[in-house]
Amino acid sequence: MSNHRFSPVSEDEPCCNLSQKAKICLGTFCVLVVLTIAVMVGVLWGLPAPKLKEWDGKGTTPNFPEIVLGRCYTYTKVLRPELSHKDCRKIGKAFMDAFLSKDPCSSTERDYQPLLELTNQTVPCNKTLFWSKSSELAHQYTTVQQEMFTLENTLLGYIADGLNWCGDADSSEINYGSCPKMGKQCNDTVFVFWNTVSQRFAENACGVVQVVLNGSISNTFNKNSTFGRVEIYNLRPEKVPTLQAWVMHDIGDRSVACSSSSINDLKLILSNRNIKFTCHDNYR
Ligand code: JS2
Repeated sequence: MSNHRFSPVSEDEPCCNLSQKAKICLGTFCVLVVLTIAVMVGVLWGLPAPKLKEWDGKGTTPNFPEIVLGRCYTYTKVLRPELSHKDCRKIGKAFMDAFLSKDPCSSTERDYQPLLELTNQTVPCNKTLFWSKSSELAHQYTTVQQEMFTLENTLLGYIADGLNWCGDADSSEINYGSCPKMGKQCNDTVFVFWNTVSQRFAENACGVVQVVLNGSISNTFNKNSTFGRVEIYNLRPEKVPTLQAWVMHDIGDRSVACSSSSINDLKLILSNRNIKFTCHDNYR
């Protein structure tokens, strides 16, 4: 360290030995700097916020970040305290990073990988319940049978259920104004999310798994549904020997859906995948 001695500077004449001309230049330069900063701030302040792209669907759910964080704490600290080690701040950030500053129509599974890793959860064997066109009934069932899990009874399904979200490629803002209509306008970020988490939910399933289907609608088993398009193709036959279907019927509807052609399609797909299929018509 060079032997720097601090020489006493006389208070009254700090920069006395600057020539008149230099003082004027320095003064002008300082004024110019202040002016430039003022103009820049003025321009930035004045500039309207970048207009976010407009879509046909409703915008991001108001207070989305707070709801995600709140639901994460409710689930990990109250509903399933065995998951209290989960870091909800990291989970919230990973969820936002999955769609912020990105075009909602070019979303991919990869965008959600960090979030999936942080919310990984084991569902015990023989406790997985799928549903299709029967959300309400399936969730009434798991509310009573707490040991059974639909996707919405898992941490990530619980956090996201019923929410909408999207960002914008040209801004780091959340788009609260509008988002692509889910699955209608493009492979949007919410559609990709549910496909991705439904795929993981099916991949992780083990033992005898069950599905609640609606026997009072024409295509009780719909190949284009998330259950028919994603979940039955991601079940692992080496872990899942049987899929049991409960076909629920509206009051007074005595039709036998288990022998319907759509259920037969499901039976065929599963037997081609070496997964046994049982079906029960259940009249409420
Ligand atoms: C938009 C949502 C939400 O087995 C079930 C679940 O595991 C689920 O993820 O997928 C299956 C139900 O989907 P499916 O077969 O297409 O039936 P559906 O009655 O047409 O329900 C559509 C919902 C699909 C995914 N999803 N999508 N917003 O809040 C939301 N919640 C879920 N589950």
